Amino acid sequence: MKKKFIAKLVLLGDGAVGKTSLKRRITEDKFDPNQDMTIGADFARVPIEISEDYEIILQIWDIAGQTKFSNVTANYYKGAKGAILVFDVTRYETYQNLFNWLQKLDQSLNHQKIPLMIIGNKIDLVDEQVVTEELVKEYSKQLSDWLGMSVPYAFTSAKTGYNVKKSFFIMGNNMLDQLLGNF
Ligand code: G3D
Ligand code: MG
Repeated sequence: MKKKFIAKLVLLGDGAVGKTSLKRRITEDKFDPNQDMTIGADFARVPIEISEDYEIILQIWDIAGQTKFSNVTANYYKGAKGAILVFDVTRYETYQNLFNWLQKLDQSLNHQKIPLMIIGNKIDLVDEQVVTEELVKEYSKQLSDWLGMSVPYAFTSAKTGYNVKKSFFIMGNNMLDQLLGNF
């Protein structure tokens, strides 16, 4: 029998970086029509097949509306077992702001460590890319040292679907590892 886990994954990042589009893209062909609809909470359930033995159902939370990191309440982060930090590769300030999102997450979780991932979205806009891979790679190294576990990074396009499934698979895998205590 396959073992199934359900875990909350929060999408963090400035307005218009593509959080809702990424969520929509990943739920497109795996959408659970019976997903819970709670007022104020905008989430979808996405099953990720990890192996023959394990499946993790990601309960993906997305911030509704244009929200600044300072306005998101602790409730949004509560119980999160993973977080994806999303920025827009065409807007440098959305990359810089990841630090603020992370700080807020860390505070809200009382410094409890959970798997993290960095996503640079809108990579289809190659000519407008201002945040380089070198920069993101370095940041992911710093975060990995701080967190004590690997913080992967990926460049995605919610528009074309490029790297989206792969990214959520990597995230699901890391979250399952953490849940199973495989560190
Ligand atoms: P948010 O949920 O983080 O606020 P959205 O961001 O998912 O609402 O996306 C904001 C805008 O960016 C949308 O454009 C959306 O279509 C666009 N977008 C999201 N992902 C990508 C991507 O990968 N590539 C490109 N080129 N655009 C993307 P509009 O015009 O509807 O505001
Ligand atoms: Mg949104």
